[in-house]
Amino acid sequence: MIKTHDAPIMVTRSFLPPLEEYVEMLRPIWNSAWLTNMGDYHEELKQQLKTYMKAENLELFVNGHMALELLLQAMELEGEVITTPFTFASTTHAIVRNGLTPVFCDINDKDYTIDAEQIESLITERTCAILPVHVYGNLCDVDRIDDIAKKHNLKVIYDAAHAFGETLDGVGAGSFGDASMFSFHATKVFHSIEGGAVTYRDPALTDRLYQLKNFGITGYESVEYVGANGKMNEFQAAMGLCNLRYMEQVIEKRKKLTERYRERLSGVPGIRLCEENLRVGYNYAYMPVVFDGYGADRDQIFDALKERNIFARKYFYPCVNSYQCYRDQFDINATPVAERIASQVLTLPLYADLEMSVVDEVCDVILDRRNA
Ligand code: T4K
Repeated sequence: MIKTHDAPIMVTRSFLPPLEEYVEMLRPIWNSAWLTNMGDYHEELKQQLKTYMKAENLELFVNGHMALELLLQAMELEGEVITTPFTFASTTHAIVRNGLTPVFCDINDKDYTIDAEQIESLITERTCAILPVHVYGNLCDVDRIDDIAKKHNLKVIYDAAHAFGETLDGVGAGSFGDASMFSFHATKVFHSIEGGAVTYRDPALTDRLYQLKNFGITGYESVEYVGANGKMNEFQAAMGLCNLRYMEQVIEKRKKLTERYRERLSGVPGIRLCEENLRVGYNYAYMPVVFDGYGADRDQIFDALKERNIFARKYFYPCVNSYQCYRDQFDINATPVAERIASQVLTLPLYADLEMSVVDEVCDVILDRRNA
């Protein structure tokens, strides 16, 4: 087989705007010497993102994790939060670091989001919120989750780290539940180097989120809350503004690459791809593939790709409820689907500048193992 690339191929590669464009954006920062603490670019990015993401209320943060942690603090939650173990460390850590107790609900077998049908059985008198994840950009069953939350008077906070710019029936992904957190990390479809945002329904949260990301300061001589430093700086905001100009192209390229993966891998016995929801406008954030009864297992495919200098990732293995830091606190047998998918899933390389020939090479390596 012919190798089509020299440098290692990683699961993703940050999109970067033309260097001159970013440098040009830096000039006003040099002129004003205003580097952080909610400067002009911060405000401009906030306004542009509100439009792009079809979000009524939006606050920017230094990264997605701080956004989620401070959002939970702003909502003054207490007790148990029903969430998914099939996610990145951040989701659960944000719950725990707020003194809340995560209660893990299993995921469904089709798109790996929380199994909404199992949520009600986990509700107790201590439950205060549901915190599902739009994992890989697959939007959760927001209608069903909304019904459950209304019936039991619970808050709903979405970890929408992967769902930048997505829509459901044309409605922005950040419009569901009480609030959503988005990540703008370098590895994301849209990024501001590091960065994040919260979109939310209740305008009363505006001041609280702003204050909490600025140490809880409420005036020149008053500090009312135990806040943190969660502010996005001007260099991050400038990168966000540059990148936003290219989003349509970036998503279109990702779409074409995803379509090629799907064309080559769908219908292959033992390989499962996420079910597509026709109501969703996707951003093509990740390309997860599940190996279930295939000729080779997930780890063998991972190794075969690695031999070709291609580094897929086992997002999200292991499940959060089996991390060392949470050992013996949770029964992992209570979330069997998450356990199984975590052991079978591989996310394949996907980013705007990925060559189509590499997608073909990845598929060739996988399909070669069909009868391994
Ligand atoms: N909730 C969910 C569901 C999340 O997935 C995340 C983050 C969060 C919350 C928290 O949001 P943030 O606080 O991060 O905004 C990466 C990202 O660091 C992390 O943002 C992301 N999820 C997670 C799924 O992936 P790692 O540890 O896998 O990253 P790393 O350094 O191995 O990078 C992966 C690949 O990306 C590299 O092999 C090459 C490429 N890369 C990486 C960096 C850092 C670049 O091309 N450029 C870069 O600058 O966590």
